Formats: sequence, structure tokens, C-alpha cells
Amino acid sequence: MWIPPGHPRRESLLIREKLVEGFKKGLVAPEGLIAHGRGECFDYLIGESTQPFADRAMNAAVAALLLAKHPVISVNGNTAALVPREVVELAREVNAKIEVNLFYRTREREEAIDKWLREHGAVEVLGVGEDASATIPELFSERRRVSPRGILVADVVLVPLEDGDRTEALRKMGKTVIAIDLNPLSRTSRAASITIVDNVVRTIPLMVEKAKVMKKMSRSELESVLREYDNNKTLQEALRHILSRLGELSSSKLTLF
Ligand code: PTJ
Repeated sequence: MWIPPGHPRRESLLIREKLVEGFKKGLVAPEGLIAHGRGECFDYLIGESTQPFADRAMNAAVAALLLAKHPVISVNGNTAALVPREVVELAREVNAKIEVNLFYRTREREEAIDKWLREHGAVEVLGVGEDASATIPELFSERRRVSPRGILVADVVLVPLEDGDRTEALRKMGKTVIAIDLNPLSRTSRAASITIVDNVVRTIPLMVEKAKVMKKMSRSELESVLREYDNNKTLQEALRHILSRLGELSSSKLTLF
């Protein structure tokens, strides 16, 4: 669909178009379109820009990925549709594996996402077909099916747009879980080790840039970035940011005319 260049909501409409295209290509689940709407609402409240609490969480996330022995980036339908090239770039920069992991798992979607990621430069994509032969204990959704070479043995897993159950299950397995979730109140956000409260379309490209710089840091410098990070504080800051924005807005003139 053509969106006028001067449209005040152009960026947001273009993101929607990517998801709709992704849905038509068989990458995105219909429920993914609804999930995006919830994300948009929180993005609106946050101000549709990367806030300092998200930036700090990204630093910790990149440090964790660079320090990891077996880092894995978990990819679902929405992430594949929105930032395929950037996911591949990030995986390259931090030397992580890419694994497809779907809540609404079907063979067709697995394969469509695999093909799409390869078209965007991925050399290897785990978690497709027979490769998803391992199981995450105590998890009953389709997300339990993982690759024995990927998420099963990972020490750090990046999970953009997640549902809380798997984050909790992965934490119970002793893994560091990095979530990207616009909703600071979600179970995922609260269960993750590091939560980036920001839009995946802004987060992944920024993480690529940070990884390029941070991979020159020593292990002890990266460890100190990670040590100083406090996820509870991040979530509190995100909520306080939303509250203060609403406070300011509620005492200003809101009508356009
Ligand atoms: O592709 P599948 O089959 O794995 O399914 C993916 C969805 C997203 C449908 C599935 O994981 C799901 O139902 O997720 P939830 O429980 O709706 O949670 C998604 C979370 O992501 C919500 O908290 C949203 O606020 C958030 N979110 C939505 N869009 C974005 C986002 N966070 C960051 N960036 C976004 N663009």
C-alpha cells in the first residue's frame, strides 16, 4: 500500500505494512498482527523512541551475548518480518546461532522463515523441521521444541517478542534470557534477566552498532557492564517514564484545534 511521504504516522504505518506483507508470505501468524497492536500501544506511551533505560539494557544485552559461550537469537514470525537482515547481522557480530522458535508452530511457517532468513544472508538456521528435536522441560506450548545444537545448549538466549512461559522455563534451566518487549509489565519482561523495553525495529539495529564497538572491549570491561545492570531498576524506570509522560500530557493542551 502506498503511504504518503508526509503522513504524520508514516513510520508506524510502514511497520504495519511489513507485518501484513510478512503475514501474506506466511511468516507472521494472524495472532502476530494482534500482538503488534499491543506493542504499538506501549510504544505510543513510551514516545516511540529509544529511552535511556532501554539503551542501558542493550549495553548489558550485547555484553552478555559477547561473553556467552553459546549465544542464540530466537526468531519468531514478527521478528523475521520486521528485521530479518538486522538479525542476521547481529548474529554475525556476536557470533550467535539463529534459531526459529514459534508459538504457533507449523512446518510451513518454519520453512518460510528459514527461507526468508537465508534470503537475508543467514547461512545456518536452527530449529526447522527435524532439527527442533529437543524439548524444554515444564513447557507445554509449541515453544518447547528446540534445537539440541541451539537453544537447548545455549547459555544466553535473545528472545524478541516472547510469551512469558518460555522465558521462565529458560531461566529455570539456568540460562541468561534477554527479552525485547515494549510492555514492561508483561511476564516476559519480569521473568527475563535483561529486558529491553523498546521496539524490536529500533533495538536490533542499535544492538548491531553496539556490538561492533563493544566487541573491542576486554572481557573484564564487558563483565563490569553486565555486573552493573539491574533489571528491576530498568522496569521501574520504564514505568516511571510512562507515568511522567502521561503526567505531563495530562496537564497540557491536548486538542489540535
Ligand atoms: O510467531 P509466533 O508463532 O512465535 O507468535 C508470535 C507472537 C508475538 C504472536 C506470540 O509470541 C505472542 O502471542 O506473543 P504475546 O504474548 O502477544 O507477546 C508479545 C509481546 O511483544 C507483547 O508484550 C507486546 O507488547 C510485545 N511487542 C509487540 N510488538 C513489538 C513488541 N515488543 C517489541 N517490539 C515490537 N515491535
